[in-house]
Amino acid sequence: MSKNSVWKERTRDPATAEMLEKVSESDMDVTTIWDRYEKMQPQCRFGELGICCTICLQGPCRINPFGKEPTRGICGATASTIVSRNLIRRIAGGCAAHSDHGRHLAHTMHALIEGETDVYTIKGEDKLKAIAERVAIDVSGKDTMELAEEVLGKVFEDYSRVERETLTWLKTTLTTKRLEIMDRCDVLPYNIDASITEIMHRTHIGVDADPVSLIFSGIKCSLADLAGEHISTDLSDIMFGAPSLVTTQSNLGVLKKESVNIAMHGHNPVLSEVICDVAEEMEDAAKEVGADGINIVGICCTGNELLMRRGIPLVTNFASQELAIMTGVLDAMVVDYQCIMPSLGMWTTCFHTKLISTSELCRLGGDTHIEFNPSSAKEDAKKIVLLAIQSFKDRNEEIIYIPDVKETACVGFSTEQIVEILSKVSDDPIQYLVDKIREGKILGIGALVGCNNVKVRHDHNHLTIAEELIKNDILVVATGCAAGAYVRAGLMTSKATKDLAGDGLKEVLTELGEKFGLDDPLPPVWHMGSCVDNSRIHDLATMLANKMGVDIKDLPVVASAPEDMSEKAIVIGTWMVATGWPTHVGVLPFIHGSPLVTQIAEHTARDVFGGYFVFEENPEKAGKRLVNIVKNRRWRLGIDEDKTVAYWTGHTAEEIFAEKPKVEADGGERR
Ligand code: MSK
Repeated sequence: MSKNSVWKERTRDPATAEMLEKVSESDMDVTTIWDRYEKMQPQCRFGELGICCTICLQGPCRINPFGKEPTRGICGATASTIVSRNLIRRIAGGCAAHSDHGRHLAHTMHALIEGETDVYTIKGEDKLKAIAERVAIDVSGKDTMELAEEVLGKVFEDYSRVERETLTWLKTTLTTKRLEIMDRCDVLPYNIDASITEIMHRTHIGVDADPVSLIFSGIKCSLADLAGEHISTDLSDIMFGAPSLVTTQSNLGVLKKESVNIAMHGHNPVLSEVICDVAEEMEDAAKEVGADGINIVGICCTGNELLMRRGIPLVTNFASQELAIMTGVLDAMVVDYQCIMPSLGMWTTCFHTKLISTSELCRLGGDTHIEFNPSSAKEDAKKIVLLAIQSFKDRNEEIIYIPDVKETACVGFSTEQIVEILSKVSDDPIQYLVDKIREGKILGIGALVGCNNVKVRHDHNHLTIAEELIKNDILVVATGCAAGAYVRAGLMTSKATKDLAGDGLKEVLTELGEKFGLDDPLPPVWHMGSCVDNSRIHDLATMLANKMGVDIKDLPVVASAPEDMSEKAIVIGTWMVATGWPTHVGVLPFIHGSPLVTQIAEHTARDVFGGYFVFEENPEKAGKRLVNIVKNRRWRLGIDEDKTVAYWTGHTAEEIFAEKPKVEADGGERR
């Protein structure tokens, strides 16, 4: 394999580059996401700017971005109205995906409580009790099922409430100061589904034309999304247990030539958890067809769920999903929903892989559909594993190719696990983290989240920004396909801490690792889960803010979706801004056709919520900018002011702020 392969321009992942080169040499007429992207060039500039409207059938209407005619759509909509409508419809799409995921978990838990399935149990009893207490349920004298039923009642209330009361999953997870700001701005949703419906209504032809009012309803919907994500995380942890540290390996090299390989792809853990259990019971059936056993691997966020709870290896993230099939050893790709490329169906005609869809929401040409139901979960799982075993016999030995690339990763940083780790060094775990931030050993926290986007070199933005942050003593927490990049690139290892972390961060991670009994530092990037588990990052920041007596907008934290792609990434970015995070995106959303909307995203949001968007396509520049934002926020908090001011101005803080009144370090904001 050539060392300077052109394929490395497409990806920073060596396994993906090797596989792309192999595929390019094959006689089969296969294309990947990268080929299709090239064929799509040039892409529509009106679309990129967000100024094309197809909402009514009088269109498509396109606004001239240079101020010439046409300046309005046929109905009279301006560029800002069109951009805002398009944007918040995407927000609604993201919210629908996350919150429907939460609803499916709720239905599964309902089946468990009603005794309609004996496959699931409550593995996270402590978590159930903690959630019950958080949502103000009296837990005394109640058994597990009673508590589960009451918690579930509160969940369904958030999807169906009629009274204009704030969602329970916001009221109980936001800081008091944040709730006040949200209330003032009238963006607190009362019903998750109603928030989505409201956006579809507002954006219909002839309803809301005011860009500001449209954007605020998008913010309201993004907060409904945060609640939906939080519900998803909470119910998953109740049924399957909160993740704890586990070490495993990841990347294409985890596929095994001698085993029946099954990839679990999508987002919802309800079926994949059962498949893992069933596969253990079906090892003998696999041996009967000549395999040495069953090897389950994960892709995207179903993969992240299994990785975090069971140490199941992650084989690829979003952009490289097709390549798993092209190894020729993937016997079944089992998909639930979200981020499943439609192209997968095409490859079932070229490769032996069985593509098994399991949700009526997500059917693909070329799939074999086995509808998953909680009441028949075990039987469904058995059918699926059996299909994979049969498919093993159909392999074409001549095309098999598995890149010998895999990395070790230590994962499983749920908030519960983080608190437990910190409790080994302090009776007041979060205070320990606060102290390390105040001392400057840890400058701050960087949340790196979101997808791959073929417009940028695969995984490159993720890795470049993470490396810059950890070099500057910023602890990175990650979810989704960003986490998938770090898992596969070796950034979730003790070695990464030793090789890449700044001295302060290294010192803290070494102390924590040793006290937790690992004999080695913790990794510098903490895997906190799937897309919906951004709720865990929100909880961690909220705990820090509450401990410091400030709001998230005051914390030295930054967020980034370095390779943002999906509507879910857009909605996550929106609630992160609304909850006070400076939030970078590495691929521009389709809003720059409206200077007003861009101004709101970059500046007005900052005045209102304290969070704001940072648009920067160059990952090196983005990394540096995020470090500077953390330093600036440290100064505003009253820590590190000498260092920060000297950095920016060449003068000491004393020289410049001789007249400035002193504010307590854990007090208010200096602006
Ligand atoms: S899977 S939404 S590409 S993170 Fe959650 Fe990855 Fe983005 Fe899908």
